[in-house]
Amino acid sequence: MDGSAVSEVEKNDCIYVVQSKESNTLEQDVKQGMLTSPRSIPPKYFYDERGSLLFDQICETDEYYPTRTESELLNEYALELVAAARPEHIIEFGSGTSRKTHHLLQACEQQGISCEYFPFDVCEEMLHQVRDDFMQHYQWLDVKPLVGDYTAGLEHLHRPNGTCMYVFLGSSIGNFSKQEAKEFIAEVANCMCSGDTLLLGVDRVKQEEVLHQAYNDKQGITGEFNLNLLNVLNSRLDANFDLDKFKHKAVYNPDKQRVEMYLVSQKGQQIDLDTLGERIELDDGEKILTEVSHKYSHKQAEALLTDAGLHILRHIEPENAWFSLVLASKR
Ligand code: AVJ
Repeated sequence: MDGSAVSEVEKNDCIYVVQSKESNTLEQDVKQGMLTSPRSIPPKYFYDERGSLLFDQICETDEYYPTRTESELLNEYALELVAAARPEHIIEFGSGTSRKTHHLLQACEQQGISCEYFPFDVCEEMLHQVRDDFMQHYQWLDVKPLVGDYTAGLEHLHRPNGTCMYVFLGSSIGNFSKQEAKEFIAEVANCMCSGDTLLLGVDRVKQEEVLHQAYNDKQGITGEFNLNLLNVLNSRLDANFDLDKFKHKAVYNPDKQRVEMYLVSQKGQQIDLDTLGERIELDDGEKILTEVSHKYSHKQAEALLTDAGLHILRHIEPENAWFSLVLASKR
């Protein structure tokens, strides 16, 4: 593929990041993962409007510690992180509502560091809102939304002139397999110039009970989030999943150091996918794997970055060591 020809497209003050890797459509993912057993579907399809709202609600539950913990770490250490990174540009993968980024921008403000912010997300509407909010809130700040899928290759990612701080928060890295995670960090490292930094949020291996509760909250919001995937398939593929005939299940798999989320069929049943002209036949108790969320040790979290040739500048964790924020630089 020729990188120089269409490296970016600009419209509505947004930069559209052209994908440089093949990525599956929903139809392809369903054909590959759902028509035969063991069944699975990638977690990116959770996030329709209701799914995004439910995820926000998960983040507010008592049991789901990652968001709160990471936010507290950022609140406490943002000045130190920004002082070490001295960014002229902050580029954030999967920025979503950008709620946690305020800590970094406030720290920039306090240190008189003026920078540009490039939130990178698939959801353009969200990006417009973030841009308007942030430019109003920080008069000195220029926001340049990057519209695209960060898992579809970074070859065409906009490269501003000056020191860049790449940011990947929330332990979204956990959705990748451990091998894919290494490959993704290597891709990011490949975008970086000498002196650039990467700030990575990583969820840690911990007592099984804590993990179990985080993915099985009492209010059942994680269950609703998981089941909502079937609504997404119903509306996008004209399917007839009956949500009452599935149950949410999340378990920690210690061998693979990951939480696995499933939808379990509560009876033998058939589902028609009219758009695809296909039918799924599920056994009683059959599971569909909907998400994996990998956990890392202190050492593994650093290895993610050092294996890509990056140099650890700071590794911040709370007293209970439930979460890591790691800042690494390119030499
Ligand atoms: C957004 C992928 C970091 O794995 O913890 C939360 C998603 N799924 N509860 C995670 C999620 C169920 C979350 N990530």
